[in-house]
Amino acid sequence: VLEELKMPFSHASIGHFFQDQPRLGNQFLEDSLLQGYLKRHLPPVVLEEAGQDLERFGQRLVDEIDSLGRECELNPPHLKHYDAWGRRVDQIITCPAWQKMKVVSAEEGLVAEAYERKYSSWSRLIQIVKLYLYSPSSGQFNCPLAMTDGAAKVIESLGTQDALQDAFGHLTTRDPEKFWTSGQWMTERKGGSDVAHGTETVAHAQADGTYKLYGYKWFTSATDSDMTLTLGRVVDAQGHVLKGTKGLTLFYLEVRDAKGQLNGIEIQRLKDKLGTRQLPTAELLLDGVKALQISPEGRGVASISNMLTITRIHNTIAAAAGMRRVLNLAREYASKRFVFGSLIKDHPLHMQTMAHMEVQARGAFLLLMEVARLLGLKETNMATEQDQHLLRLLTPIAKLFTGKQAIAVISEGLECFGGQGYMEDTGLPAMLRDAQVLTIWEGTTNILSLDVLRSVVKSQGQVLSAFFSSAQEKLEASSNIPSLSQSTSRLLQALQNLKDFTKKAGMRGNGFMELSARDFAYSLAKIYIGCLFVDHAAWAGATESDAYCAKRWCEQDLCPVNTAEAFGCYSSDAASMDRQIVYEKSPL
Ligand code: UCC
Ligand code: FAD
Repeated sequence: VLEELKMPFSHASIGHFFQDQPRLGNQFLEDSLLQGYLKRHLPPVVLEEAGQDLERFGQRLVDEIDSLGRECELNPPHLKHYDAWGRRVDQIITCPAWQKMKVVSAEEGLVAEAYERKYSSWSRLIQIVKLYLYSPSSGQFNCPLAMTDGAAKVIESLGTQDALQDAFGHLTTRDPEKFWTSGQWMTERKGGSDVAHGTETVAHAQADGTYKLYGYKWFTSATDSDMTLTLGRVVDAQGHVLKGTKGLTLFYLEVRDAKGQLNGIEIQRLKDKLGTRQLPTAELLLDGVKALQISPEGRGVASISNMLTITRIHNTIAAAAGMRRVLNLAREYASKRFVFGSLIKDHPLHMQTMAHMEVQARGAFLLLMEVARLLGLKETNMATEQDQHLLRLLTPIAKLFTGKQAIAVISEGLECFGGQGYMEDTGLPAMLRDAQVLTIWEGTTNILSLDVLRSVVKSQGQVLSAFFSSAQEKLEASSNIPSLSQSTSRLLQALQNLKDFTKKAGMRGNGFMELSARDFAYSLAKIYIGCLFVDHAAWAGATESDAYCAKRWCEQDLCPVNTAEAFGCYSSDAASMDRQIVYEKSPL
């Protein structure tokens, strides 16, 4: 076919064609699974009221918040050590958009919603849905909100002291003038995973009942926060401290005093990070920081574990939301990009790629909602024993599994835009950079896999019994639905394999359990998500797509721990071979 030659690149012209960019729509209205889930689970009155608020918020994200998030990426924080006259000021300078995010968070009740409990047990789920919509547009302000929520949870569970009640009011208010955010300072140079042996910070008792903290915190995110929770070792009258976890106590402190001066803190430097650059993360010298002891002595780790539960759930929110966002943008783009004679949405191989991502994102979403539902029940004293065991088990599983999914899905998502996915000014590369942290902070994948084992051992297996009962219950309704029979039978088989594995594992030593921990956690995640898919697809209001997603999910190896065990992957021979191949020297 001959085209009329228009000399498209002559003189100042740079060609006629410009690709339409993907546009962000109202993320609440565009999410069919979210709509279905809420319709299925929320009482109609709650659905009506909360639904309207979520739709309004979805539009505010498009009109205002998303561009603030982008500004945070483009104007990262910096540290001013000295004022013009040489005085040490250690001021973290953040951009106006970051400061506005704090106002928005208070106005929208992004923490408050969960503690007001206006909708009883559903308040927590609604808050989490709101954060799920907010997260990819938040310019990483979701991080301080996670820790703020975690601190509020710890105070709610521990606090009777006046100072704590005051702080709780600040953390959970909707008034932007009064709203505080919190940090979570756990990591020191010797260890962020092994906090029990890594913490060198010491706490000296003062005559007025407070403590002074001395130490060095190696990672502190959102260091512009108003308060923090942190760990230290109380020094006894002889000047001794207890080593290990039994020596750790939890402290509360305010970062600045009433005059705005830092409370015995020197900000040494801001971290130079791969991603999350919007977020100030600092190294801090604690040099006589005034703090309140808020846990019994030696109960620091156990007491901060409530915060870990909440922040790990927020991590799951960020992971599930990141996947959803990249998919929604990629599908928008696929309906605008025309190659090889058709839109890319009309190339079946591209659709298959996106469908695979879609199934991953939906699975993560269903697991997130399950955890949110269980947390809501626990917080309103409506959780059964089974619910509580499940919440304990599924929290680390959801964090570790969805973090890995997010990196893979967002990476694939960038590829959906071809070369443009790699271009900074599209905003897409930042999504991948920010996803990488999801498997590191708040406990790495291995540490959380070991936490899954901790929950099994501590409950003497009750968390696993709860898992099996709940999984089985979720499959009950689907057994006689033809479109779900294949998925159901694969899940029943996987459950049986997992049961067989746990019986065998019980007879092997700790080394075996440790080596299998990650595959074990993945198996629990894959099976439980499969059950959630089937359960959702068996609902009377479900669509054909729901059954199809269940089927696609269940095609994979649902119980990799059993498969690997059959290959001898957890034997002591395998452990020494693992070491050998990692450290193999070149024969030359
Ligand atoms: O990374 C951080 C902030 C990043 C910025 C915020 C992002 C938020 C999300 C954003 C979304 C965008 S803050 C640092 C986070 N650090 C970690 O996650 C630490 C990772 N390491 C671990 O989790 C370890 O497993 C430790 C530190 C918990 C291990 O400590 P121990 O002391 O060696 O372990 P033990 O002896 O097993 O546990 C001590 C007590 C026990 O209670 P008792 O004494 O009653 O038996 C445990 O049962 O603590 C209890 N415990 C728990 N309880 C330990 N872990 C848990 C848990 N997960 N849940 C309940
Ligand atoms: P290490 O513990 O040294 O781990 C190194 C590797 O060893 C990991 O792959 C780990 O999985 C593996 N490993 C360790 N132990 C075991 C084991 N027993 N079995 C198998 N594998 C194991 N911390 C805070 O307290 N507050 C913050 O605000 C904060 N913000 C952060 C912000 C960012 C951007 C980042 C990157 C980190 C932040 N952290 C913060 C620190 C973070 O929580 C830790 O980096 C993380 O918990 C890992 O600890 P580590 O760096 O000491 O790694």
